[in-house]
Amino acid sequence: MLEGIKLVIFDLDGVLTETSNQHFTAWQSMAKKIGVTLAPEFEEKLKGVSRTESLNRILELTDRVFSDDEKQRLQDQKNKHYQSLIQDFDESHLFEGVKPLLKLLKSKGILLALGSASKNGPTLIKALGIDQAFDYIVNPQNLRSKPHPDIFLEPMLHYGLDAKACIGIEDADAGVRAIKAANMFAIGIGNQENLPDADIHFPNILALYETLKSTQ
Ligand code: B16
Ligand code: MG
Repeated sequence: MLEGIKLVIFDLDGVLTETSNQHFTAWQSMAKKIGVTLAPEFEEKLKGVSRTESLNRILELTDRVFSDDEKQRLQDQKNKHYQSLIQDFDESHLFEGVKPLLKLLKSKGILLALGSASKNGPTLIKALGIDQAFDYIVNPQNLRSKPHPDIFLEPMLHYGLDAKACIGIEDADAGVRAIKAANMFAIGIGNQENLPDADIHFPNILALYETLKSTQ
């Protein structure tokens, strides 16, 4: 799987650690304040989706109209709550297998990039103690959201690589579609049903690491 690979781009939430629950809890309490109830199934719809786009999807559930200022305030409120929910995050919150996987890839001279939609990404990987392992961290600020390929294309273009030399790892359907739109090999953390477009599936990062280790 790693033959000819020079760059691996990691998604964050759902791949390196689990923050989806915290994102969703914060969205649910924000939504409640504007009279919207978010059903548990809605969590899946927000995975890998940017903050602004997530808010837009929630606002589609109400007839109320919000000004740009109000929308900004709602996003800020959600983000503050989310940050409070992840303030205790440390190395123990990393998924099993992440550290050895990063080490294995590095030992092969492969570049590592973080391709997360989250503006909290840099702070979070620092708290998780893995920031030093990454050669490149994508700033999602002015890029189109997944499933557009931008977040995956940026590190590839930065290093002047061909898409065939890059792998993307994702747990969300929007993310897998972004990787495929960038013409890269997509590793899906999940199953065929959730991630129909992924080239290969693993139930978790540990399973991916063990497969790579045994085939080297
Ligand atoms: P923030 P990923 C995504 O992370 C989350 O899955 C998604 O729920 C969240 O809205 C998005 O980051 C933006 O996060 O509000 O922190 O900028 O999966 O792309 O790592
Ligand atoms: Mg994700």
